[in-house]
Amino acid sequence: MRTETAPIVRLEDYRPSDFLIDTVELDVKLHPTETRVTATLTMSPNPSGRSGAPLILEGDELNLKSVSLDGRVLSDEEFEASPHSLTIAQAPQQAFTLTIETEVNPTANTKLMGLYRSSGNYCTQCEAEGFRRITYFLDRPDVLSVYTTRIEADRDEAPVLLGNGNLVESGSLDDSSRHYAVWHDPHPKPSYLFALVGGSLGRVAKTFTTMRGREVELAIYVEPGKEDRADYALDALERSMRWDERVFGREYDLDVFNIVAVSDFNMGAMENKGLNIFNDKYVLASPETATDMDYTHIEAIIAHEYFHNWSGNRVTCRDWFQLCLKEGLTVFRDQEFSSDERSRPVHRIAEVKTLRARQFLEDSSPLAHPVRPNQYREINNFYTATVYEKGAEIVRMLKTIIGEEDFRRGMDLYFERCDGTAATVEDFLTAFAEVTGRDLSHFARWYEQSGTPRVAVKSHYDEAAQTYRLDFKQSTSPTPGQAKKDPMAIPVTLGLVSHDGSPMSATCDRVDERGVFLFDKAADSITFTGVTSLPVPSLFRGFSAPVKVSLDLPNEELLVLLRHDTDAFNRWQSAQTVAMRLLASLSVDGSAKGEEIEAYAAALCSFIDQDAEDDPAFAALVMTLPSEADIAQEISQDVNPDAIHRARTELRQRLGTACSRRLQRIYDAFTDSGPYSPDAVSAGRRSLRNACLDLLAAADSRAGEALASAQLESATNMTDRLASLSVLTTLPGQAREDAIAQFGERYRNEPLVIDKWFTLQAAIPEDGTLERVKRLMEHPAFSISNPNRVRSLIGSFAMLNQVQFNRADGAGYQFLASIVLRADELNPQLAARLLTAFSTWRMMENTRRKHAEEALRSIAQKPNLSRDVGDIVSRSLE
Ligand code: 0A1
Ligand code: ZN
Repeated sequence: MRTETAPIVRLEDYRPSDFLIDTVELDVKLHPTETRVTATLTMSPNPSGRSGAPLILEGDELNLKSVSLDGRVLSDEEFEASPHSLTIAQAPQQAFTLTIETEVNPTANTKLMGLYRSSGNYCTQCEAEGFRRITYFLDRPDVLSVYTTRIEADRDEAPVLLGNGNLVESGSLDDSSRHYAVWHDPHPKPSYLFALVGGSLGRVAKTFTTMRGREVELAIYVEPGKEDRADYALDALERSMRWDERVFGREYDLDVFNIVAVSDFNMGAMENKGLNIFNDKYVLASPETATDMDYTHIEAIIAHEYFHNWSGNRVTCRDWFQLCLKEGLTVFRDQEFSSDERSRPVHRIAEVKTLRARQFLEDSSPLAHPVRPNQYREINNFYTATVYEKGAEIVRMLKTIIGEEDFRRGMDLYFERCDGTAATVEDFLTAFAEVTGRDLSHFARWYEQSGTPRVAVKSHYDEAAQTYRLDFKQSTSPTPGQAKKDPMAIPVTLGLVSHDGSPMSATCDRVDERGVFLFDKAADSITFTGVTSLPVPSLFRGFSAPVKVSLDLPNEELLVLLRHDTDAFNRWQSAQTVAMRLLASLSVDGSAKGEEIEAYAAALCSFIDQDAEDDPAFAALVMTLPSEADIAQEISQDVNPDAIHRARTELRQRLGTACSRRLQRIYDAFTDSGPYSPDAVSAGRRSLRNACLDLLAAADSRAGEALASAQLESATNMTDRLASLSVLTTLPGQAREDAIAQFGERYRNEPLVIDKWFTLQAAIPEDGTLERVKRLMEHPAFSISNPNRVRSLIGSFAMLNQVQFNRADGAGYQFLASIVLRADELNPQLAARLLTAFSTWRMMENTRRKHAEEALRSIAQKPNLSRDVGDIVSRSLE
């Protein structure tokens, strides 16, 4: 469909469905190219719908075989059908049964939506609108039905047959090599949570006993031979289930919980009821193939999908505008889980880094939208950092404002009241308003207003009066469709620190007992009394709100916080702020700022000396400079990525040189001993050591090359191996090329490791990289139809390689445009996601901006763009 003709769906147009579907019986006869689906739907007019309305079911590329109403086959005159809809104008006005037969071709399904094949296995993806690619349906989340699924297949081709809910029957067909299984899910659910799997799969399993003593069989299905790589995911699942019982009082509700890993998947994973389907990248892990980061992601995504069982499945969304209701809340829940399982401050810093890199970027781009958008052309394009990550920040702010106990009471009320329903953001907020007696209407603006608020803070100390005043101002820049902005309700968690580092006991009646000041006007001031010396303010502790802050504090004062703040997040933040100031000014005017750099390096050296070993994971974060993309965002206009790259390289080098003795000492002291363990403490030690390696190599490339090569040789796990290879990729020469070649050879049969290898090479900030990427597209492991491969090679080039994607000659942009067009013919979702790499184009300097615009226009001009790509390209150009 051409972009211009894709209709806009608007929140204000929501109305309940005219019909309901109480039960769904699906009979699916799996076949590689001619899968037969018979859907028997018991339906009735919806009392809240329009009476006498026609019945219009959605389809997408469907091939209809027959339709029957109450057992009678309908003639062609009694309905109207096309691949994308089935209409019965004279639908019954009382309960009826509709039986629809369709045929689908899973092998030809390269969009990976609906029923498709991945490495020969059958699987489904129905969120958001994939069910309509299996059968005609009221494919909307507020139509909840009880499903029974009968799956039939060749036993040899698909010995394992899985569906939602519990297995009720299975067996062989008398006269053939075929067998079947019947699954029943007693919990009413929307069609987007439907799933089935058929294939040849290995299995790991264990029994879990719930808080009320129910026995649940937990199982993970993977490619045969890779079972042992699923052990960590299975353990993470068990820990997630226990945590949700303990922290949210949520118990699992079926006899089985199955997870299947597939190698072709558009996203991370999917929370289908009782049958989660995962991108195998987020299930499979062994020390030889996965990094510490992979283990962390696996744990988080396993938890995320499991937590959806309550936040998303038991309570689902009324319509897709409410997507953040399940996603923001579930991200919040998985973040809390990871924080409890690991180090809370370290995890918080990682969350904020991601939020800034992805969501702040989106919020300042042409693709900015509210956490609850009020219109869309293609819902697939709204699975965004804004809906997910900013959505989670809103839940966190709510908790900060009302406190832990009321938050839990509100969650309990929400789950209890909305269980079995399709809810809205209003339902969610009402639960908290009720338990606290607060008016949350101002707070609700966070869901409606897009853009990242900027908060400017000025401080005034009156020595004579011993008072300290903080003046706050907030503003938000215009975003698409929202020219004027209102003030937001911003929780500021804060404290005062004295110059010698001790916390100050000054008081302010605007700050509650948890240290929270609610800043909800365009400008406001608060005054502390009993302030006996000039304090350093520690603001937005724990990153208490998703805002950009500008502070009038000099670098020396910020560096006091690095040493002394009790809030670990702000210790890290203060060092980052200083580094960012230096990097931005080095990038913009190249000015040396010698003394400031020295002061920063000295502070970091003494931090390394005194604190690094106490919390290695935290230290590694402090020692890592803001990324080139972060710096570009900070500069935000007339960006020259080459200048940014030079500035960051220079600061890394100065830092590495200033601290080299200490870095070497830690590098030597933190050698890994004993068998690999992915736990947070061991991972923290590795991250500190590898951060040291990176700075040592920046200071002295020869010594760095020797260290990195030695580490690559002796590494006993993928984290250390990849970190050393990554350092080597920054040092041009034969050693690098040999190391790259050897690594590629060693892991040529491990697609998930080859992905890392693609990523490292795509990120090399040198002129030859584009040619290298093109060459790698010819590598036998690369496939334009596999999303993981495409994202690792091409996505990484576009998103991670600032200098080469944004080449001044425009070749990077042209390349991406050509790949987007190619990918669009196979998999529009994948193509549209790649295309979002252009979202920074307007902040580039003039020459690059022109090239980027040309590339975007070349895409926009193409006939027959998918709705996904058409939507992103037109919004990018608006
Ligand atoms: N609900 C899933 C994300 C998801 C969305 C769309 C998909 O279609 C390709 C797949 C997965 C989650 O939040 O994990
Ligand atoms: Zn989710």
